Amino acid sequence: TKNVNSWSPVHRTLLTKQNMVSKNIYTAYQDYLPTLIDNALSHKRFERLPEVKDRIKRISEYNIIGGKQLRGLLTLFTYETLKKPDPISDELWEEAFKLAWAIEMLQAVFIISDDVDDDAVTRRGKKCWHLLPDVGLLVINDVSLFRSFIHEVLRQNFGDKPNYTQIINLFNETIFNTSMGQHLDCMLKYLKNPGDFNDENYRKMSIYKTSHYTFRLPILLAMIHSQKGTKDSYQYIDNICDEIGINLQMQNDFMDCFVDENSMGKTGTDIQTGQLTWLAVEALKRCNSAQRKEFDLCYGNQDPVYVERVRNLYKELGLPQVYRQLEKTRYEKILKQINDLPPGAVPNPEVFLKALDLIYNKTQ
Ligand code: DMA
Ligand code: MG
Ligand code: MG
Ligand code: MG
Repeated sequence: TKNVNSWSPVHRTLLTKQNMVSKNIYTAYQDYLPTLIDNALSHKRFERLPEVKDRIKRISEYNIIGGKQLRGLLTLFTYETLKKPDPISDELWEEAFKLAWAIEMLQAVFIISDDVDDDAVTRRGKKCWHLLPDVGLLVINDVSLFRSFIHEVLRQNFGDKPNYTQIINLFNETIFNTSMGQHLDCMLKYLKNPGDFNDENYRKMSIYKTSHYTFRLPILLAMIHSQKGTKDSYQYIDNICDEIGINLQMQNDFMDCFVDENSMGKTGTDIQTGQLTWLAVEALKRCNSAQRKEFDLCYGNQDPVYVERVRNLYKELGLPQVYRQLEKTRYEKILKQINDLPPGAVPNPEVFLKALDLIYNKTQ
């Protein structure tokens, strides 16, 4: 009954390239998603709700697959690293797959609502979910429905396990943090208060909206599942994940402006919507008064002519070069932070190195 092909042809090549897990594990993990969703939907509670089942299935098929799967794969990679040198049984791998897919489901929830917030049009080469003819404002309930479905999947699969409370608490905490980050993001848009465009707000927003669910959640979930590491490690993990997340958000901002939409699978929206981005913060530090006038005139405008003018201003200010340099400096600084961890501070420092490398130098 599991037709893997209906899930997307593109995604298979992406992950093995990243070399996160062995090919066998990768394939088993990919094939497991339809099974996980179908099993959850075959629960008695959906028996009289075929419409709801159809909707959840469609949300899954449309919104989970087609991305880099960075978060799910990082969960598996961390899990395997933590378990070494112990062998991992099929059952334990299967549980890891469930957790990894639950994170990818959460990513689906966040991008569906993020695309509403950001007035986006395309995502992963397709129309955004809220723009489909039978979605529109129903997106609000779809987000609520699918978010609850993640909890249903976790309850069905981990409800009787001793680590269930820990898993749920971590998911809830992460969802709350990310939503707070998304709120900051929406409140800090340009012209509400131009003084908001500074390093401190950028850091805070990026940590909440990106670092927590992208790096902290996968790593901590893998720790919980492998029963390795203690709460003493959390502070170290938080600090490093925060910084790696900022790198990812900087890169995401850079690409929104400077990488063509075909290779991105999405159209840039940051300049159009007046987003607080790394580029905008750096530009404001460097503008002379004429350039500042140009920025004020053009930023936050949908007109492609104005968007291009902001892009030209960024180039004129040398931001692409500044980005390359800062990306390198920050990479080296975080590398040092990882290497300077006290022995035994975290059970798996190599995981941070992997995460750091995964997102390094990906924009050219
Ligand atoms: C990313 O912000 C944060 C979340 C929680 C999705 P973004 O709007 O810059 O992401 P993207 O560039 O993928 O739309
Ligand atoms: Mg967005
Ligand atoms: Mg956004
Ligand atoms: Mg972005």
